[in-house]
Formats: sequence, structure tokens, C-alpha cells
Amino acid sequence: MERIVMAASKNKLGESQASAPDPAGADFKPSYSEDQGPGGETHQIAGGDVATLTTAQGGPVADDQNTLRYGARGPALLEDFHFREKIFHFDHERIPERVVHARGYAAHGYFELTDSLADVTRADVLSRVGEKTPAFVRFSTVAGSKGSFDLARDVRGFAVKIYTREGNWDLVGNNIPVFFIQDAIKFPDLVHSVKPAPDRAFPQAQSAHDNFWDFISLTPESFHMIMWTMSDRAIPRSFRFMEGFGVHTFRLLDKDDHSTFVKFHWKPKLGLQSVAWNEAVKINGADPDFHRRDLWDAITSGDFPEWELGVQLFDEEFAEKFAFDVLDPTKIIPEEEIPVRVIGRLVLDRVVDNFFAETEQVAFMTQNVPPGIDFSNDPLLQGRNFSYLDTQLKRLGSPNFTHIPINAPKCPFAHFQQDGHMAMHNPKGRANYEPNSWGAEGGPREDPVRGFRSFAGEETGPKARIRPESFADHYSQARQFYISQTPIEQKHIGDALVFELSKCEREDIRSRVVSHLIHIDKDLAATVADGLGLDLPKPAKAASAVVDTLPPSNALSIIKNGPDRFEGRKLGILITDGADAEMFSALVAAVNKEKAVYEIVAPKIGGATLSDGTKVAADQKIDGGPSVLYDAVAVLASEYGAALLAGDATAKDFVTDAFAHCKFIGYSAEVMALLEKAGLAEDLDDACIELGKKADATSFIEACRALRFWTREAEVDLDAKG
Ligand code: HDE
Repeated sequence: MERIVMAASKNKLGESQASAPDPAGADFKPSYSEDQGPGGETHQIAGGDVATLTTAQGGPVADDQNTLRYGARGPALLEDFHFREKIFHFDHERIPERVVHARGYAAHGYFELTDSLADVTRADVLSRVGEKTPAFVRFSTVAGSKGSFDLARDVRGFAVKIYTREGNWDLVGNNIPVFFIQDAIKFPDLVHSVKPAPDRAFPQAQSAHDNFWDFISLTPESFHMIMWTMSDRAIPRSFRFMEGFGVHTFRLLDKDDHSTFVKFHWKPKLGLQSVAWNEAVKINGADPDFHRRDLWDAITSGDFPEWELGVQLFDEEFAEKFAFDVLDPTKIIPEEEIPVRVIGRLVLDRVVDNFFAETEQVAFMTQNVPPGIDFSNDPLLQGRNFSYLDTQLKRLGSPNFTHIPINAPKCPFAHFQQDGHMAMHNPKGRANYEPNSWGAEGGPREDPVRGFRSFAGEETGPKARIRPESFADHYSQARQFYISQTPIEQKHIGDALVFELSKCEREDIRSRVVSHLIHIDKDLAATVADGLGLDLPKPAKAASAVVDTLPPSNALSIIKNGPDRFEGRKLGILITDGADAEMFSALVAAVNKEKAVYEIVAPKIGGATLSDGTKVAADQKIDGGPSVLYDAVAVLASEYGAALLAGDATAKDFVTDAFAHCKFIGYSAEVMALLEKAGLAEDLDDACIELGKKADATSFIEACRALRFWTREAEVDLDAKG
């Protein structure tokens, strides 16, 4: 066998060395030159220079293909230190996955302040307009394990770490502004209920099962959140098209420690967008990595996702008169009552070098706030402030998890913490305690002016386990959310509830859920009961009267906040040999003009030869590129090609799914043969656009700006027909 030293390319090693902040501090210098990589010597092989493969101790390796043994067919030897080190390390590659938010994907970027909040906070990062502060953002699903699929119906984590000059600020939020529970003590129960049942270990990454709905039906405070998770917010088209929320009320403190309440919002520049449920189910099969691939592709192609940071600021006086308790994490403050003031932007412009080192090892903690940002008494936030530190020790295995580059602050830091597993930077010098009398050599000192000071709130009351009376209304805002939706969005909420509850085996659980829905909207309750074939139950006992006068809030609907742009979206173009070359070019030009992207799908991955003889390579063979992967589709075929497609089940699926998911479909006249075979010829509507002359390409892409032709849903869904 040829003995070539198979090492990572010098370039790759060199890059990851250079980009990771040096945990050992500026004084640590490797003895080898940095562009050489840790392998020291370099070798010439076909393809260029590579570093020499070494053991973790730095010893050069001569043979990485065969274990050391006596004779070619003899026993392996314990003496083989290279083999044993390699397998030992491999055996220990996994660390515990996160109990929640295990499946996630992250990227680097920056936060830039555009409007100073210096009048209300002394936080440096919110006072320095124009400065770009490094940030790292991890998106996630909640319920599924690390290897689960991306399009689960679930809340998405939206965790942002901003490496400020005053320490790391972690805004560990979600894409939904409320939560299931009001008190952190219920979190283990909530999570146990949604995770796979302990005996059978299924279902994975789903809330559609008895345990979850049993818990929910006995926890009325969750119903506002349930309206959100049953809405299309829980099946986002991409991380790039979803909002983020800090959820809790936080405090901002100015230099005199005067407090202003704040709620944080992230708003995607490209607008909101979700997929259809039937589509989500199919995406999970076609591309379980749909969301992470989307983020990777967007960033690596220079199409950097961006969000605005907005704040809702309010004072004690507003908090007192607001209809709900601002400490209750199951409530929002409608934007109509406190408008969102945009103060900055978050841009993600760099993918990670290494998934494990960065995305897996990143440790977000709600308690990471710089001076000038403080907590409120929200009981969920208070509980989280314990949990996030605790979980890092379990997952990362050492109190020195801040020494891992992704978690290390990027500002200067100095303290007397020392030793422990994997200590990378113990304090220097003799003094490792404070106070000390070693003068300038005695190490860091506290700074009452720059340092973190807590809000000096005064509390009274008995020591007891109590839920405030002001947390008792569980349905009014759930109702407000529901009535703020467009009819199609309301239908999707009803469909989702029927779907999920239909997966519950116990009828009493289904019925108990509906008994709560009656308080939210009687029609919704009736629709869901009907969809389940259930008699409408009596309303659940409500702890407080439902306020049915809260006005609709437009900010709560996805469709009302759609982008009206096809920018950043993806067109799937199915082509065959002989497809019209001019139309193809016109379509590509229109997509590019719109700043959208496209993928070519063809019967063979080698691509197709167009009418003018141009060969176009395909990105997907049709079986691997179903229309669920695209925001809109176009089919360009020759007569011969269309006849072939008409005899292919996946080609038929391509158009019938696009049609069922209310997508815009462009097609050349020849493609009628396929549409006929797929049973669509009679049903073509305004969103099925024939691409005859070149100008049609532009009008088709312009039509795609609406993203979906929802009026079609009434034609393609039995549930819509009543
Ligand atoms: Fe979390 N949550 N959470 N959570 N959470 C974790 O921390 C917890 C809650 C959120 O990408 C864990 O490092 C408790 C609300 C995100 O790494 C853990 C409670 C919100 C992430 C934990 C909550 C979140 C987590 C698991 C109830 C939205 C992923 C691993 C009091 C505002 C961060 C870890 C990442 C992760 C505890 C509720 C968001 C166990 C006890 C509400 C985005 O510490």
C-alpha cells in the first residue's frame, strides 16, 4: 500500500490556529512556526505542501494505516502508543448534548449600535454608535436531540453572545416572545413531557404525543405559548427569516443606577417567512439539515443574514398600569402599546471553522450581562440564572469552560480563579488572593465605578411558594394572538392543533385541550373539536375572567410582516434536454436581479443540454431535489423532455407538491404534458404562470415576491373545505 502521510492540509491547520483566540495569553508561542502547523516539518505530495502528521504529543507518525503487530497476520501490540492514543481520544469525542436546544447551528458576526441608549444605560455596548462588537449566534430547536431534523414543529432558540468591552453579554432568547411556564420550577416537567417518553424512547423531536399534551392541558398558563407554537412561527422557512426575542423583561441602569425596563427584539431584514406543515414533514426527509445548510450557504455566498435590534423601553409607571404583569414571561407588551425602537444591527458574516469547538462548546448564560443591563424579578429568568452556569460544568466538564476560545471574553480580564481541569491561564505572580498588600504586583482590584452594580430594588413579603395573582390570566393574550392572525394563519393554527391532538391516544387529553381553547376562541375550539370528531367539552375552569377586548396586533402575524420581496429566497428550476435556452437565461437574469438564488434540478446530475447546445450542470438530480426545498419552482422542458418527465413519479411530485404548498409555478408550454399527467391541468390558477416570452420571466419572479398563493389552499386541503 502507498504510504502517504494523510494530514489535514497545511492551509486548514494554519487557518484554525490563526483564528482561534489564544487561550494561553499573548505570552504563549508555539515552538513551531504558525504557518507550518503543529506538524513541524512539511512534505511535498501531489497537491502541495502538507504538515507531517503527529501524535497529540507532537511525535511524527510514520504509518497511520496499520497497527503495530508481530507478523502480517499476528496479534496487535500494547506498545503501539500511536494506535492507543488515537482510539482513546476517539472514544472520548462526545460530550453530553444539551438537555434542551441540543440541535443547533451557529455563526460569527458583529453587532453594530445605530442609535445610542446612553440616556438610559451605562452599558458601553449600547452607548457607542457605529462600533462593531464581535458576536456569535446559535440557533436551535428545543426538543430534538443533536441528530434530529431541522423542521420539527418547535420553538427556535436564538442565542446571541456579544463580546463587549465590559465582558460577554448573552441574550439567550427564542423566536417566540413568550414561554410555556411562569416559574422555573416547572421546567424539568415541561421538558420531560415533550421529550421522548422514558419507556419507549419516542417520539423524537415532536410535541404531537400524549405526554406533552397531558402536561399542557393541566397547565393553562401555557396556552398563549401554545397559540404561537401551533402557528407557522414554529416551522420557520429559515433562521434568516425569523424574529428573536429576549422574552423576559430586563432592566437598563444608567450611571446613577436609575432603572428603565426593557424587552429585546431581533427583526430579520428579509422579513418573516415560514413553510407549510405538509412541506415541513417532507423537508425533514429530503434534507434534515435544511436550516443549517441555508445559513451556511447564505453566509459562504456572501449573502449575510441581518437583524435589527429593537427595544421596548418602559418605566415602573407603565408597568403598574399595564393590563398584565411585566414579570410574567407568558405575556407580551404589544408593539402598539410600546413601539419597538430600533437601536442596532446584527450581521452574521462568518461560518465557524469547526462545529465542535465553536457551536457545540459555546456556553450561553443568561447571567452574562455587562454593567448597565440587569435582571428583573421574572421568576423564569431568576431560575435560568442558576441553570445556565450549572449546565456548563456538566457539559464542558470543567469550571474552566471560559478558557475555551469561543467562551473567552475578548476584552481584558483578570481574576484570582485558578487550577481545575484544563486550566489554560492561571494567574501569574505570587498573589492569588485579595485583599493583598503586594501593591502594583498584587493583581487586579475591584472598581466600584466601572464594575457591575445590581439594581437596588427593595422587596417585601412573606417567604412562601406563591404565584402572584397578577399572573392569573392565561387566555386573554392567547386570544389576542389568535385574532391578530390572517384567516389562513388561523386555519394553520387549527390544523396544527388537530394534527397534534390526533396523535394523542387518550381522548380525555384531546378533550381537555379543547376545553381551554373555548376561552381563547369559540370558533377555533369548535373547529378543533370537529376536526377530532369530538363533542365540544365544557370550558375549563378559568382562574381569571377572559378579557375579550384586547385589540388585534399586526406585529403578531407572519403574513402581515411578509417581505414582499423574493430576495434571499430560492427558485428551483427543473430543466430537461432541449429546454429553451433564452427563457432559461431570462429566468436566471430575473432571479439575480431580485438578489434571489436558484438551483438547477434535472433528470441527471450531469445536467441538461439546452436548445442552443449549452450544457447546464445540475445541482440536484430530481429525486434529491424535490420542490419542498424551494420557495418557488419553474419547469422548462422540450416536448421530448416533458414527455419523459410526465412518466416520472418524482417529476409529478415536484409539481403536485409545489401546487399543494401554494407555491408559484412557472412553466414552459411543453410542460403542460407533465401538468396534465400530474392532474393539475384543470386547476391551474393565477400563481401558475406560463413562461412564453422573455418578459414572462420577470413577471413570474415579481409574482414570487408574494412567496405563497395562499388562496389556493382552499382548493387543495380538505380541512379548508370544512
Ligand atoms: Fe433555556 N436552557 N431554560 N430557555 N435555553 C438551556 O443551557 C432553562 C428558557 C434557551 O444555543 C440550557 O447550555 C431553564 C427560556 C436557548 O446553547 C439549560 C429554563 C428561553 C438555549 C436551560 C429555560 C430559553 C437554552 C441547556 C426555565 C427563551 C440554547 C443547555 C426557567 C428566552 C443556548 C444550556 C445555546 C439552553 C435552562 C427556559 C432559551 C438547561 C431552567 C424561557 C436559546 O441550562
